[in-house]
Amino acid sequence: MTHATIPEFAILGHPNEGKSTLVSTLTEDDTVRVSPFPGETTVCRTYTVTLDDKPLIRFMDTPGFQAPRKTLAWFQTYTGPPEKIIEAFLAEHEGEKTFADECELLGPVAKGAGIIYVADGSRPVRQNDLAEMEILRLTGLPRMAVINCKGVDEKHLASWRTEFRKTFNAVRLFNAHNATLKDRLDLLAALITVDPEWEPALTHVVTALNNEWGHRLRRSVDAMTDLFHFALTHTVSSALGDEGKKGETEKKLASRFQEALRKKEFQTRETIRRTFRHSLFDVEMPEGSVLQQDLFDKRTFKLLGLTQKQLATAAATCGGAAGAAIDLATAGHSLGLFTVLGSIGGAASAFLGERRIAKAKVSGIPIGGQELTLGPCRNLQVLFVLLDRILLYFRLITSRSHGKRDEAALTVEETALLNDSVSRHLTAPEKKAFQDLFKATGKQDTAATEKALEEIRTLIFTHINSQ
Ligand SMILES: Nc1nc2c(ncn2[C@@H]2O[C@H](COP(=O)(O)OP(=O)(O)OP(=O)(O)O)[C@@H](O)[C@H]2O)c(=O)[nH]1
Ligand SMILES: [Mg+2]
Repeated sequence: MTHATIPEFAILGHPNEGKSTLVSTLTEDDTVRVSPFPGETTVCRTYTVTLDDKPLIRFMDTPGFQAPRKTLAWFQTYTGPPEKIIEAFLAEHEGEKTFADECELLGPVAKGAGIIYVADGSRPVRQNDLAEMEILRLTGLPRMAVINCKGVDEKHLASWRTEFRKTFNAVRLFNAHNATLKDRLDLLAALITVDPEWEPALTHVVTALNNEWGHRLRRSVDAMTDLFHFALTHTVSSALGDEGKKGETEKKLASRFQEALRKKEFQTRETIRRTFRHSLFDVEMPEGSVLQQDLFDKRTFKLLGLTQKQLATAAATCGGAAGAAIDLATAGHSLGLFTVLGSIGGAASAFLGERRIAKAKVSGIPIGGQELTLGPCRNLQVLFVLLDRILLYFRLITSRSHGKRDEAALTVEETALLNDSVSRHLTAPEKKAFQDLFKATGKQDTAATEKALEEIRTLIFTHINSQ
């Protein structure tokens, strides 16, 4: 590593051990090519972590060793100055087919990059691995070994550790598929122990990434609260030409309202996805996922939000809107909240609340006729369903490392997360913040609305920050 510049590390190892996966996870770059077939990476590529357009740290993805034993044989017979060993190897073998991959992968190391060696700890240690470790020892450069277990078998871990301790300055277990931010920061911090000279630069990187994570959480919380506010304040209007067509117009307005809320929810997800630098995520979302499910699907409302009992209690304190919410809580259960949606006139009433639709405003008299306005939404459960869905999406995004590209794992994660509905576990004061928002928006009380939003921001931040 050139100490005057930013830290640089080359990720080395045997083919198919997860080098590119590790690079992708560490740099949060899902354009890094990962493949189940060995030999995917054939040339070195540098990936830079940037913050505010400034480079912070670089990782070089490299092809795997192809001829480790022949390379080791050369290294063992080398008699020149020890610090020139890589240069000498490259000078002698550049352009030779047998050593093409070794020349390519040692290139960044020759230029001063620190070494991170990756091996799959769920398989046994082989002779080729020992040869690769010995080559790296003979370079005399500071190096860390990362055990990235692709499988669940742990019986080989002890022998990997033993071998690594002989030839590496530090050994870390790191799962490139499941690594959290904390795991990533711990790995970077551990690199300091490999070479204390890296300390100032790496400490700066760890601090900067930590701060950046806080910014991301805040950006996400703002987007979420904006969604809740929208859900409770948005209205849709349409000119009502003919009184007789009121039912039809209401139905159209209800569907326009739903569309607007779906769009807003989608935009909120996009903000979160971009904030956490995921570009491939949605492509892989599995069929049948509650996140793929329409927001207004019956199943969504069954899986998420408060229980019927909790909803009845929560709605009871919500003043004028309580009746509507309780009607929905009890009747909604037997009739099916969204069966009603299908029927003319019932559409708006089921979703927006009976009371509100009874008063569906005939407001103003614009040129050309009356105007019918629908909304805002007075269904408390919508708020909790939105909360659960967006937090579920948030957890999926933030618990998913960039190097992981397979769908099966995502489904499993999501099922596990779904057993843990957030709104059903809110404490009474936490629930109250949402009820306050509901009441304040109902009264169009701006100050009370802002106060409730601020409380919600704080509680969501605390929640996601402790995950
Ligand atoms: N289950 C699991 N699979 C992993 C993990 N890391 C990598 N893989 C899988 O292992 C395969 C190889 O991963 P790559 O990152 O492409 O491996 P590589 O070392 O860059 O391979 P080459 O470029 O061929 O040298 C891919 O199918 C990855 O999804 C892990 O931590 N867990
Ligand atoms: Mg690769």
